[in-house]
Amino acid sequence: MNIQSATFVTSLPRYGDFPGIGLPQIAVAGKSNVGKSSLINGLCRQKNLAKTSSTPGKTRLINVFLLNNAFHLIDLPGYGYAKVSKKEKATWGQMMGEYFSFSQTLKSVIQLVDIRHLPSKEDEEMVQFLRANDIPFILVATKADKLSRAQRQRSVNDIAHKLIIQPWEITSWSAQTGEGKDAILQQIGKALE
Ligand SMILES: Nc1nc2c(ncn2[C@@H]2O[C@H](COP(=O)(O)OP(=O)(O)O)[C@@H](O)[C@H]2O)c(=O)[nH]1
Ligand SMILES: [Mg+2]
Repeated sequence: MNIQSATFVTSLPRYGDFPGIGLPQIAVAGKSNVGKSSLINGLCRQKNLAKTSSTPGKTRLINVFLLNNAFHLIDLPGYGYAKVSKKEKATWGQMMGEYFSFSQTLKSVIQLVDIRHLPSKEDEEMVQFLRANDIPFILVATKADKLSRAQRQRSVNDIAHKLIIQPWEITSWSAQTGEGKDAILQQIGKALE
């Protein structure tokens, strides 16, 4: 599939407040700083559609984008940032819980992990949650440009093993080079069929 148009719709502290429920949705999940906003910008070919930040833990809201006037792309708040208080963690859990229980048109979650690191306990929990709830997911390993080709393959194998999926189910992606973009768009298209 191709992205012809992409616009920002809204930022929500609570998903239950979203009035645009109805269109199919694709959500983007992953820890803070893994590259969620950069992926959205890359797929939409816009520099600042989703705000990126080198300071982890910035996106505390659910950001909604409208793509091709046909589906919503949902930038979920990141997890796993060490300096977050217990209260903030609880708020994150509430937001996510509410999102997944209300989002009846969710077609797939693009789950991001950093290609340089083994998935964290929270990454594993996210994947387990998606599996347990029969939510289809697209596994993307971000920041592929930071590793050599040989290192990438090794890393992808290790990540796959940890998440109990097959290495070929992981798409390597780089926001810098655009590598992996077509493969991700193809999977989004399939999820929306
Ligand atoms: N080298 C490289 N840096 C990336 C990539 N994706 C994101 N980043 C950087 O990682 C930081 C966090 O990215 P962001 O998209 O804001 O992450 P988010 O918190 O998951 O939304 C920013 O400094 C980005 O420029 C990538 O594919 N390659
Ligand atoms: Mg972000």
